[in-house]
Amino acid sequence: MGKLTLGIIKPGAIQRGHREAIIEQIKAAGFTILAQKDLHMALEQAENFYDVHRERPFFGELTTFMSSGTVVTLALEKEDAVAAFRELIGATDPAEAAAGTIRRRFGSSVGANAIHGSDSNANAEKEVAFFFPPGDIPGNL
Ligand code: FUP
Repeated sequence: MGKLTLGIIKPGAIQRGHREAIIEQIKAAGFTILAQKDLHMALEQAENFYDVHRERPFFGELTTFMSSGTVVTLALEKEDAVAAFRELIGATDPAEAAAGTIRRRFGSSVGANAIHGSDSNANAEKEVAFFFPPGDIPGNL
């Protein structure tokens, strides 16, 4: 089981002032923050990050939104990190996410759903490497 996953607190959640509450919830769930970075992605960087969705109808809206303001990227460590984090953030649509999950608490729509979480160990490795050089992640990569 992989110990690493990537989280991204999305622009809408940052703009609505939920950054600290989200980080607190992640820590309270037992994740260690190995590395953390604020950034404002260029549209092209967001397009590269979401490359697997390039042909989907929501690709333009999603990448415009993700490059619309500051995000916080988080390299997170926990036993079985990918599954544990997906459980903590909840379903993609905040309206369908379980009570108490980050997306239910802080998301406002399917696109502006407060937070991203890697969906597999292979993608977690790729996504952490997308934002963090190997030297930023103690004991990994
Ligand atoms: P998730 O893995 O839960 O983030 O969900 P997906 O991989 O299905 O979706 C990736 C991103 O596209 C999410 F931020 C939500 C967004 N999305 C839309 O904006 N519209 C859709 O119809 C589906 C997904």
